[in-house]
Amino acid sequence: MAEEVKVFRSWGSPFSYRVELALRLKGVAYEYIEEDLSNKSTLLLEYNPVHKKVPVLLHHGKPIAESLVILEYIEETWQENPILPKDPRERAVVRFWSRFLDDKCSLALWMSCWTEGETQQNFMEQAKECLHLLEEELKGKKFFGGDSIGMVDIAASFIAHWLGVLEEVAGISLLDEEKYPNLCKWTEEFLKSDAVMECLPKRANLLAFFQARKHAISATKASV
Ligand SMILES: N[C@@H](CCC(=O)N[C@@H](CS)C(=O)NCC(=O)O)C(=O)O
Repeated sequence: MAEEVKVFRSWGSPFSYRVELALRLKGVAYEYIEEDLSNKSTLLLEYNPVHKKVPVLLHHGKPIAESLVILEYIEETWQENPILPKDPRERAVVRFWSRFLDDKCSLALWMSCWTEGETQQNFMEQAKECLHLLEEELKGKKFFGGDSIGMVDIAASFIAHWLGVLEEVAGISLLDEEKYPNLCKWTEEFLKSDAVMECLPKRANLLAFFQARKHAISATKASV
């Protein structure tokens, strides 16, 4: 029986991207359903009633929400090209860094690009600390997963592609090649993978999207 795999996604979402990349790395065919996040579909609300967010993976009609949870489900369901190690301790380490990326790192990076003044300086300090920790974690490795792309690499794809766009929109610099050579090399290696490139949103489209968002925020501030 053909697998029925569907991804409810939004084209510019780094969280949706994680799910698509994991499926592609495993060679699992899927269909995607593009969501308009300003007018969410009834199905998305039905499948993810708690968070009401993309991504949602639908497998044989059953939904799973939250990108990191979905990545683990994908790993357990399709065993080829593993994205998690077998050893329980190593698996725990992978979960640790994936959670770190979501709980601390992404927030600090995102807020550094969308705040100003002292608040921005504080977030930038936090972001740099996070980048430093990731830089150390990458020492002596090609990928966070070792020789191949694993769950932490997938979780960190925001840093490889989205961060540069946001830095440009905000007019700031965080991922400095001199300070974070391992992370910059990792970005380069990560973006060389066919699976990574196949479903990555175009940089120009992301740039236009975030620039429009910045203009909308500035216009709202100016009219107050
Ligand atoms: N923790 C969630 C975050 C997902 C998320 O923030 N999705 C955003 C798109 S990037 C979304 O659906 N936003 C819609 C909303 O907040 O209403 C995950 O890892 O899946």
